[in-house]
Amino acid sequence: MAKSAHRSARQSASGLDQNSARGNGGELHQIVGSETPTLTTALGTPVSDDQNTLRIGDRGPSLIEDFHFREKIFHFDHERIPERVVHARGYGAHGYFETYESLAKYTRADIFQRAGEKTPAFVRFSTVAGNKGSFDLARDVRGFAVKLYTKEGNWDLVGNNIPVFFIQDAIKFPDLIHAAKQEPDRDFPQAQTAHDNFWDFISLMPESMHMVMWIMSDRAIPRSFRFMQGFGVHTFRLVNAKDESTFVKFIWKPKLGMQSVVWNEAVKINGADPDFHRRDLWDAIQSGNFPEWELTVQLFDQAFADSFDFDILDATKIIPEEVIEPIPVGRLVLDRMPDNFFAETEQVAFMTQNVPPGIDFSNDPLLQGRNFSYLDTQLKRLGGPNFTHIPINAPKCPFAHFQQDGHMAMRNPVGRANYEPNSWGLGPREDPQRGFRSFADAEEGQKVRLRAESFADHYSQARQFFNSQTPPEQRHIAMALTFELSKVQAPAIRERMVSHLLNIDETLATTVADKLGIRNMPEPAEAAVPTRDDLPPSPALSIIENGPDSFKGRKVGVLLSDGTDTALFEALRSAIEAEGAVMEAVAPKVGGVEAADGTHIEARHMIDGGPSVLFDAVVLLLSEEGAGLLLNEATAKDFVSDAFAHCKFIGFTPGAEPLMAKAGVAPDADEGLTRLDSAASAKAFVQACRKLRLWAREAAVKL
Ligand code: HDE
Repeated sequence: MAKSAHRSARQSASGLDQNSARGNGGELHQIVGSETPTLTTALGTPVSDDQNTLRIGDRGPSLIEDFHFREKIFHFDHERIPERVVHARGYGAHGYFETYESLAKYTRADIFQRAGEKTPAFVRFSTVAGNKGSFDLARDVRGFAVKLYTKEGNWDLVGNNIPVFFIQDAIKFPDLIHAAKQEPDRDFPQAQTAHDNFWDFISLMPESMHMVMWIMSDRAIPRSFRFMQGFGVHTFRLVNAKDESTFVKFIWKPKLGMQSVVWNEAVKINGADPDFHRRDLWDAIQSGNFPEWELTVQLFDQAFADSFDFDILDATKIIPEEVIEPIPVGRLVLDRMPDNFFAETEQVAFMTQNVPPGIDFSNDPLLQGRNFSYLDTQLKRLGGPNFTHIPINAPKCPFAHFQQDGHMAMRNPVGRANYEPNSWGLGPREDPQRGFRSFADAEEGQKVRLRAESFADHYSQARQFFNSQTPPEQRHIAMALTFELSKVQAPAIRERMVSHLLNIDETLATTVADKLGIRNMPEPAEAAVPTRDDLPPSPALSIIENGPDSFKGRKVGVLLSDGTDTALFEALRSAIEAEGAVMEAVAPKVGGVEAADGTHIEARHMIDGGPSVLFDAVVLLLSEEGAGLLLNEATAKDFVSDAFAHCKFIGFTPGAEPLMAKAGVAPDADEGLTRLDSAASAKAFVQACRKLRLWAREAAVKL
């Protein structure tokens, strides 16, 4: 009896075979075949029974002698490591960086010496405040950390999708993060800044106002990792073979253009698919649509630094692209998902101090502090000093040193010499020519704890950012501030924030104050230096003004019913695919629908699981009868009304009109609605989608 139970359990438990387990969703194989490897313990002892613990009789006590059981449970008990204290939730991918032209004039970094050179890369995107299991569409900064395995050591460009930071000095980082994350007594709210502690700290920290404009903008709710920019934030140095230095700021620009969602949509995406950004990256890479970014550099010298309006060491400031044009120097392509999330994405250790010869730091006090923090945090997180032995962190170039021993040492150094110099003629020696040399900047001064006067202007660039946004984007900033501050219970904190906004833009301040119901407008916050209003708007700062004018890489959700028109469905599919976009069918049942001509069309989602917030545009490809059956379905009505409210382009068949009426959407409400009756109309619809959103509708739907 016990024996046969054991056998059937073995068969079903084996589940996926090795190939399908590796192949990310290949065919299912239920049978244990002759190729199936034998299960062993960690030390290679073959296991005879993985279904039952060793016990006395079939109903007796378990035996401590069962080393297989003990080893299995022990290892399981230790599976977790501490999550990152910030940027805990992240998602990574492998790829490569390709250098366009030699930059030898500016840097001796090996990665920039040869045109066409390809350097392996690993990138991890992340949110900052939420825990590892939080949702993807939090309003938050996104980490954009790039590890480049160059021939002269790993270069980690640990950036964000926002080019400025909240604070000017690293010593404030623990305070900032404590204030942003869950409040310590109650351990909520999760993954959101909409709470008293965050805005209390921020409103006491005027230097954060420029960053506040960015995080309240649509940049903080990106549609996809694939559609966001990345920034090194700090000023770094490039150093050439003659030891001459050029200042540099690094900017990654997505080839597919920028795109964000709207807040109402973000909230719903978090419910519908908390892994929205992960799934998006996974789907794109698995289907061969490899996302790409161009690395651009803003280069400048000391003379520019001395004459620029702001201090180039101040990480709360940008250098507008209109002032120094970013020059493309290479492209980053992500073309492979990790084999294993934990081994690679979780164990990857980014460190700002990982720079190869030819790239160097500036005195930015934030960067200097980071250079301490990242090594320290990896020690805690990964448990010992040998985390560079983990494959994802190990360099891919030759390396040789005398570091030894420690927890989990993975290499077997051979020979007698473990020091240098030695008389055995063994082991590596330093190389003054090839080796990393810090730029020999002349420094002198008193030992002080002082913030430079040149860091004192906290509002001018915040104002410039706001003035550079299109009207819909400005409206979103006002709405985001209103939403966040409405969650703040202490009126004094709300008012303090409004007093800062008065220094940025009076209309913004009064709009927010009005929407919060603040009756007596506070005085503007005291500014250390007068706020400038002569900084010209920088169009490069707007997402909408820098849209892709293509629908490539985007996704259309097509709502189907029985009786749908197969020819139109196919016409739509080819128009969407010709654009480089993706179509997914949504239907009342996931099994699919029977089209008018009897064809069976498979669905990817059931309506409840495929709301329109998951798509960039939608089509209602319904027969009249099919639409009739959906009239009282809340999810079907939401599908339509949400798509409309989120300013999406909507294609529809005449049969869909009763459902649209129920959802409060008039078929001729605006030019974002396209009636579909032919292949030509399907094409026209896809062309209209290139604008991504019909922002003109926003005034009517009041997002
Ligand atoms: Fe980080 N940051 N940070 N940060 N940061 C970490 O390192 C820190 C800052 C950024 O995907 C931690 O490995 C300090 C700016 C990214 O693994 C930690 C300061 C920027 C990631 C740390 C900053 C970043 C981190 C936590 C103030 C944009 C995720 C886990 C001086 C340029 C990397 C870890 C990944 C992670 C410290 C500010 C980007 C604690 C002290 C500015 C993308 O070391």
